[in-house]
Amino acid sequence: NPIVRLEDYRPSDFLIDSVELDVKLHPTETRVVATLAMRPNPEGRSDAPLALDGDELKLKTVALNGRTLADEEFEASPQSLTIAQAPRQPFTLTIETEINPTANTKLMGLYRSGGNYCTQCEAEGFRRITYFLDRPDVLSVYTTRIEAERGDAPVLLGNGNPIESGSIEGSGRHYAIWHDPHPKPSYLFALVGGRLGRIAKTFATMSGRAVELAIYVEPGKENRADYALDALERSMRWDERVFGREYDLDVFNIVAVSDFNMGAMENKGLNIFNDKYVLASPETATDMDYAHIEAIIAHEYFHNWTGNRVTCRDWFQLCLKEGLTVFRDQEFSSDERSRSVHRIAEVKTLRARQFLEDSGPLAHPVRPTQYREINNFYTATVYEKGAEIVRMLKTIIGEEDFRRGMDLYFERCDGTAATVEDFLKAFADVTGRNLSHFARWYEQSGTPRVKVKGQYDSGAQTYRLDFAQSTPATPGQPRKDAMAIPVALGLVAHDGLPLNATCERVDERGVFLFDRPEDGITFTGVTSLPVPSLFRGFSAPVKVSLDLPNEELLVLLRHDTDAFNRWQAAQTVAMRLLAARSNGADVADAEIDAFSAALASFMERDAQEDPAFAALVGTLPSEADIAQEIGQNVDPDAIHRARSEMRRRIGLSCARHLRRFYESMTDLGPYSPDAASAGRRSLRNASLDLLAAADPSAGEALAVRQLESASNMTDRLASLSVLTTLPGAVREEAVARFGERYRSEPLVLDKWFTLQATIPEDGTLERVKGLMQHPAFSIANPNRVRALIGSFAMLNQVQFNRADGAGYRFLASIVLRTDELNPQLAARLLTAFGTWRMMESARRSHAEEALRSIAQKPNLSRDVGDIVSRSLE
Ligand code: B3K
Ligand code: ZN
Repeated sequence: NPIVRLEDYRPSDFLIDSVELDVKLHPTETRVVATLAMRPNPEGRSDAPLALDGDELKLKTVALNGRTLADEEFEASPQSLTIAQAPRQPFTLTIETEINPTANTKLMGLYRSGGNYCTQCEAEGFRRITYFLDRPDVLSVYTTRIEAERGDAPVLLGNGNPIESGSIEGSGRHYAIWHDPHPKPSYLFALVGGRLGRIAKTFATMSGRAVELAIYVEPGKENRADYALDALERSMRWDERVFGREYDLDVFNIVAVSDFNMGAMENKGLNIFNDKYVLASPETATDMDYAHIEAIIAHEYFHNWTGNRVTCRDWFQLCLKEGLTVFRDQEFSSDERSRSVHRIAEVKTLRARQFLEDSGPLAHPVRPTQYREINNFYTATVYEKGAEIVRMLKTIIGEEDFRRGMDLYFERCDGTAATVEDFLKAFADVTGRNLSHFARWYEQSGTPRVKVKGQYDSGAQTYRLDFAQSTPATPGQPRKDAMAIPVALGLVAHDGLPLNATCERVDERGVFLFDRPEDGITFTGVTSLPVPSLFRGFSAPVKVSLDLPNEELLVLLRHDTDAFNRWQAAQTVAMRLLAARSNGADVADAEIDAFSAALASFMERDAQEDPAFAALVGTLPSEADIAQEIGQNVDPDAIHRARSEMRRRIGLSCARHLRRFYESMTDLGPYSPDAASAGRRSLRNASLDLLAAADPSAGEALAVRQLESASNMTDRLASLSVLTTLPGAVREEAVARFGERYRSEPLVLDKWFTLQATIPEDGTLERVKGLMQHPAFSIANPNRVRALIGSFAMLNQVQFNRADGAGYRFLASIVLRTDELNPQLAARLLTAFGTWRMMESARRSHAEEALRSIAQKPNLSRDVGDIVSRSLE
């Protein structure tokens, strides 16, 4: 498989100014006629052949300027169409292809979901619809005519604005024509045809234009889209207010489908969503589901400017739209909810997914320099670390200059396919700063480590902080340079009173830019021994180590003004205890009890003001987090034992507080998904979990009662989740009843699959295999596969990493099976092996064997072939 390299980029030899598509939908023989207005690109080569991309296409005819070409005038295969002697002036190319949407199990291009027709074109799916210059720097104006049996597909949707529709006399067929005036790359093309219910409302933009917003869902589920529509409206308002960005078409449509490879897709004016991120009702969705829906609706909407109006020159620039858009959706959620709670959640995800990726065989720069399969680069690194880079930029230059830079970026790059350099240049130009060192964040992979030493001189009343940084080697990058790391910091006095210390290296926003291998700064006017609060708000995606005794860290938990660092202090102490216990070190119970007592008192203090924060403070690092901290020769069973034991001790010593939270944090009215109500539920359910860890039989009784009386899915699922930690007949019966109750609710059954797949007991693998026979399970549906098998592999540390290797062998067999249907899904599952090298040796060799069994298989997809070979390198 050829490797595509950033350094080989060159502009397209031809351009396509406009595209007229005529699509006659048919379950197995859809006909597509594409009429392309083309011309040679003045920036391309003047002698180049015209080579169009295809994928599994059946060519019917091809005509140049209206004349059908004879066989010897072109070369065609399912994968390409080449015309050696293309005209050197503007010309029209007309191509007719036939495709089979029913046979399309890859869910790329045009396919069927639940009897409807839909498309997914990013990254390279448009070439599965027609031959094209399927690359993001070829921008065209599209007009799409869609025709179908009216009975099969009463709803016909395309990009842009609807301009015409009607019946075709005497045939039972009808058509709709859509026109999108904004030039766009092919990956933003979409069409939908089907039987769909609809909800809608009108939105008036900041300049007073009326936009019709609509969400299309499976008929009968319309009221479950209300929250998504509300989130869309709030997103549009927010982007106007915070970034000055207005929507630019007469309609904005969202369609929910049940077979989808990822979360959603930002097609121009026609977003297509995994229904999991649209449909919600108190009875079927949890607080977390609501939060995800809000974030993803916002994310796809925000792409209208960061991604669509300004798109990417090539796929290496993916972070230009994804990192930036994640940053924007994070800011939106923070403004709509609690900023500090949201920041903690973002960092938890970043560490769990991106730090993990960055320390394993699949580590790559935020802007990769090469790929074999681009779909494998829609990663936590490109998305989440990409967002952190934008956040650091804002931290370094400040809020106002950040907004001015964004405005300049939009002004300069609107309507173009841009690069990371274009983005940074806008900020360099508004601030007059040289950002070339900062740009290294896009190029260098791996998580930097920052070691800090503090020294107090009571005589001189100074406090000195010495910083050293290093980044471990990653695949393809043996040697690393120092990064430009913004350290937001402050000093905290032991008694919590303000310290009027100053340091000239710290700017007016409290940020020290640490951009060399080593550096030191000195604060003056430090009247008492301080505790340094470093990387406030997680100001840089680095791992920090600072030799502070636990008692001093707990000063931060008590007194820091930065909520993130208060939480971080509790996590750091917990992690020290957990890692030590997992490694078999002697940690006195008294030490754990002292920590528990501190936790309880702080949860108590925060519970009234911010219960969601209190719940986070009381949640221990996950087993996966502990494994990552240990980093080598990991024994997941030891980690599981250490963590369970610590939960038990915390539950015991905090029981009084936990019971009080459990009793007082009840719903104040009917269910509402807002952050304040969700926070109360999260503290209540976190308390239940710890109480059950301390006293299983009392916990079981509480959980059963809650399961029966719950008025919403959040509380119901939380209680079932607690029950899954308590083996026995009560659990089995509760699980069975839940499955029965929701047997016709696939999205709820997904949660049920996940809960069972994550039971940390030896019988779980057999249970998962058994559930694959459940009538609701389907190996062809990505949501089902991810809920059952993905969760087993990614979330069940002890059972996926079974000492006998059975978990690895199982996943390998599923990867091979799904690869035949849906390579993207298979490749995603396979990334669960990203941690294999950090396991102890017996597990490591089982995992390696399982990986080799995949690698040996002939005819692997490019997606799986790429991941498996990098995992073994
Ligand atoms: N841009 C899409 C992701 C496409 C993934 C292609 N394999 C959704 C998003 O990030 O908004
Ligand atoms: Zn995105």
